[in-house]
Amino acid sequence: MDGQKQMNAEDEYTARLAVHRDKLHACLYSLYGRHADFENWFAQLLRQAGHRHAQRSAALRALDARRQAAPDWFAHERMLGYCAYVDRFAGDLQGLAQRIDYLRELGVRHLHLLPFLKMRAQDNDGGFAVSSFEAVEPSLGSMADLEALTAALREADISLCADFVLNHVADDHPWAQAARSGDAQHRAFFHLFDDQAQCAQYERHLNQVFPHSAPGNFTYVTALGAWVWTTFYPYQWDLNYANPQVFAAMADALLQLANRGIEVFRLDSAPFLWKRLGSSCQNLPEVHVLLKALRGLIELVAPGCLLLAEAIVPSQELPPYFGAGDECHLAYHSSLMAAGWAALAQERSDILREVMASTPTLPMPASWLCYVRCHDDIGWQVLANDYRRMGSGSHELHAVSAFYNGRDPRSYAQGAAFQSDDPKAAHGSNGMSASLLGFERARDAQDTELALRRLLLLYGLAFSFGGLPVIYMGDELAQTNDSADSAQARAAADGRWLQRPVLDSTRLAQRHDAQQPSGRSYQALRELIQLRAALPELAANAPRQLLRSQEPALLAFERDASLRVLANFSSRPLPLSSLRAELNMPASDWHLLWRAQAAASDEALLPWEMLWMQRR
Ligand code: OTU
Repeated sequence: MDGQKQMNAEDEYTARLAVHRDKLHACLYSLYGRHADFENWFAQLLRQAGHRHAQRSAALRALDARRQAAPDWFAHERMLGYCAYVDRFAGDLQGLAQRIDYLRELGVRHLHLLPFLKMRAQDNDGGFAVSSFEAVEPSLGSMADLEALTAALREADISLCADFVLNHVADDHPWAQAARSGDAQHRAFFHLFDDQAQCAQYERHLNQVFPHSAPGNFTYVTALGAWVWTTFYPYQWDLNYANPQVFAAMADALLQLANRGIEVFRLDSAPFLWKRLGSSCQNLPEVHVLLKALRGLIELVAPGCLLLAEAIVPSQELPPYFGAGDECHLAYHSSLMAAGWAALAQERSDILREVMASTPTLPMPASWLCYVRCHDDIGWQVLANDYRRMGSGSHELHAVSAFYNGRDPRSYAQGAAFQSDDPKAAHGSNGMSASLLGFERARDAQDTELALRRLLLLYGLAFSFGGLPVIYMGDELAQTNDSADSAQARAAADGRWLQRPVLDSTRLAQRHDAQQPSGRSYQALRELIQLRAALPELAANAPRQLLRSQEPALLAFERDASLRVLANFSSRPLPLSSLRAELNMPASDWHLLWRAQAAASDEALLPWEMLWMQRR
């Protein structure tokens, strides 16, 4: 549309429909075509989408146009994410607006706020039990606050990312309430079974996500007179996407939120959307048809928005979530995240090399979401195949898990095991990065220095791998585990609360004080963020190549033939001159751009140190 006057809204919609209608029809026909009234349903879906498009504000339509003119905007080296709970970071949505300057100072361009829509009263899985897609959680603010916030963030060049919890709703969502009161139309929104034997048949092939705090995948609800599918907590009722009404209702919820100014949708628990007896009911092909249809509707109504797949599966299983560039724009690289921690625990980089070597190439424009910690546990199981390919067994996973979960006396980590349904499996790990990296247990300045190097090692990897790196709130200040009594009580039921503290205002105030661990961490990370933002070699779609080395603790890779990352995952110093020789990096060709330990001697790559080198 360059150079031309912006089309009027109606023409714009008609033009987009001409491009996307047939594909959308084909997708949805493959799922719902057997319904007699499919064509009417589809026509109604398009009318509804047209209506949402007509409601989209001029400001958001202008944003759509800008994004369409630069479709790889989110792969840029300047892109940096931050992830936080609204209440823990800023009290409420209005308080959040007051934190924008802080986010700008850090260099943030993408803000993932954990669930803030109206949530179930009482237990709600940190807001992942949504009671309404059309209202904000009252203790956090109102829809007007949300719109004011998205406008302010847009002004500051920060995209708001929100969870779109599409696998389930809370048991007090109006759909669940209607089902409970016997409404047949809404009963059909859920997977209900009269007979427990039917559940047992499915159960044979299913995993359990919360085997201790929420065992099993089905819950008997007296008011329903039936068993309801509940993959997660018993109060989170899985939606039945075999019902076209569910798809239409959820698609409309998504488009309405897009019109509030949300730019990125984190598609929570995406693998679980479709069920088939005899399967694990994860990652089924129909899931991708559903996601492609959602993408099609986004292209029609809000093409500036992005879809982020939250599928915590090995990276080799993620390409289907990107489709041929017609599904999600982003996906979590949880293999990379877990492998970084595993390499640290083992003081060997082979698992990381394996994960990097087997990371699939993505259709453009698309990008990995690179992270170090998040609000969930670190699941080690995602690495099982990688270790298997390396010829080693599950003992490796166990060793890593023990290292972080307080069962290895040599460990500096202060973490805790997450629940697992298999007592013999390697349990996931909970804990804030700083606690897992040794800040909490540090006895002296030297220990803290080493912990800081480890923090820079893992974040340095996330910043240089090639993706959208996301900082988990508090990590930039080396904030440790939540030790409040209330947190302890919550963590007893669900250990993930260990890594969900309230932002420490003392640390925040000390962030420019180089005498404090928080200040040292903040300054070092910020320096690295600023450096990265000026290096096009680190854009998500610039080529990446692993470098071979005989040194088991070394990870070395190159970006765009001109930037090299060298990282020492061990507690031993590595002689730099021999590494330079091995990697063919004479000082005449490669100069030091950044190293974690300023003013260190250039004879050694220090324990846990990372270097960035650039070709002269
Ligand atoms: C997601 O997580 C969220 O990130 C969790 O916070 C929620 O509890 C959950 O969905 C339910 O809404 O299944 O697809 O091991 O990694 O629950 C990934 C724990 C998920 C999480 C897992 C997860």
